[in-house]
Amino acid sequence: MKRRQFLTLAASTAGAALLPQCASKRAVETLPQYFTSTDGLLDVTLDARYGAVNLANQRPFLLSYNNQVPGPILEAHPGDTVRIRLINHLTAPTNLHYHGLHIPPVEKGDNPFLEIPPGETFTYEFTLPENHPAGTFWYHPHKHGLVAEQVFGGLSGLFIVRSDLDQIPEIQAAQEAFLVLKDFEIDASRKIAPPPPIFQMWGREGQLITVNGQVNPNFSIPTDGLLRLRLLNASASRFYRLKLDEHPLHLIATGGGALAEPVELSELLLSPGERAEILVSGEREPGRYRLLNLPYDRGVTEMMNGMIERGMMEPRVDSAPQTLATFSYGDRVDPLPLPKQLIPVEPLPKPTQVRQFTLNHGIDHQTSAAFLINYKGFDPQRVDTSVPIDSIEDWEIINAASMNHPFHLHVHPFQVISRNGKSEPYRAWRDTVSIAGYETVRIRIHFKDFVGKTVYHCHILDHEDKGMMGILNVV
Ligand SMILES: [Cu+2]
Repeated sequence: MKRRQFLTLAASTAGAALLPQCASKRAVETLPQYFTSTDGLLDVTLDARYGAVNLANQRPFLLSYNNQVPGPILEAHPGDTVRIRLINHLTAPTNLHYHGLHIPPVEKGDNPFLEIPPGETFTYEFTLPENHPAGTFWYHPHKHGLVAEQVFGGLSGLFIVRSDLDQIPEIQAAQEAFLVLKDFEIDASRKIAPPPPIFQMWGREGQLITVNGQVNPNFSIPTDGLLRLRLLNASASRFYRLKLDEHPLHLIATGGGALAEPVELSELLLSPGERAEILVSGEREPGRYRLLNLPYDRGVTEMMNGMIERGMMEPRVDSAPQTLATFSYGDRVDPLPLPKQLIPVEPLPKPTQVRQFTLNHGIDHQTSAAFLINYKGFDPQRVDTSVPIDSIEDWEIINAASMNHPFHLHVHPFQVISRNGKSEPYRAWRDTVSIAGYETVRIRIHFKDFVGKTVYHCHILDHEDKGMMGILNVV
């Protein structure tokens, strides 16, 4: 869909479930392009380039797709063919990772080993399986060594798959909003400030925190109705601990798709790369309610405070709650209850193999890496883990250090079985899970449909670039 068509449609079908909705005029003006598939084909061009774009009422110089930060929202359905022409107008090689999609990891699919040189164009083409789950996925560059720089520079966008979850009557009737959470660090010359070396170890964070490229945008909750939030943490390293004033968060989907039934949360932790879908019930007094980012220690706070005290670092804004967005009540609608049932999440059978992956930092002299999995840094020539197709395995992810590491596996979704031996309170499909300092998380994976090489890694992108990644080969 072209931008103008979208704006016209958005104006004429305000509140329609299938279109992004925005409360303020400013928000509508700055919405990214929205491309949906037609007749089973999503056909899109993404132009990766460096230049001035609109962000937070400034015109900083960022990396963008189609001059927009965040990038265009892409939408497709199970069974659709997806064709994406990526034009590389950057000065460095790049590529695309389709984070969370269950598609072939080879050739023109979700291939992290591709390298598209500057000035060249590559056309991705793949088909979403007929049984692909509905969900909130995303795309971003995955060229090893450059991932943190390119994502932190602005490159990323949502990839929505609509299916059965979207046909549940209460969800179909809900208003929908997209919230891409992303931090930036912009210097006086309006350029991305290079992160201090210590932030490349911790994972780079910026102090300008945006939602859809805006500071504290407005969203509207339909009075008596439901607002569906699709949240993406598109930050390179920043975690978000989210809370909405006086409103519980009804979790309906995690990164891998729907839950069996809504789960009520008072707050939600979203690590880099993770997504969540939330229903907000418009049952409070009309007023203004803040979506807050509460302080969260991902294992670097003590080190950071120590450096600030010793005058080695400027004080940062992160230590107090920050307002990410403001929600106010809109038009009254017919009372809409929460859905009781969503999409079943079947338990996986017992595994035939258990493997252990230890996350740590140190030095791997072979690869000169500083961030390691099983004491090795990433080597593009080495297969770390071979798995037979159709097998079910438990992977124990052991964090042997004090910093959180969000563990991400491409292509093959998993269920979290336990944390430090304690069962998870509800079953969910995920592709990224945060492993806190010294924690062990057991995940269960059914490797099916696609053979080939892909990767697993830490989604603090500086850690991935510095070696915390391994190669999986499904054979
Ligand atoms: Cu990490």
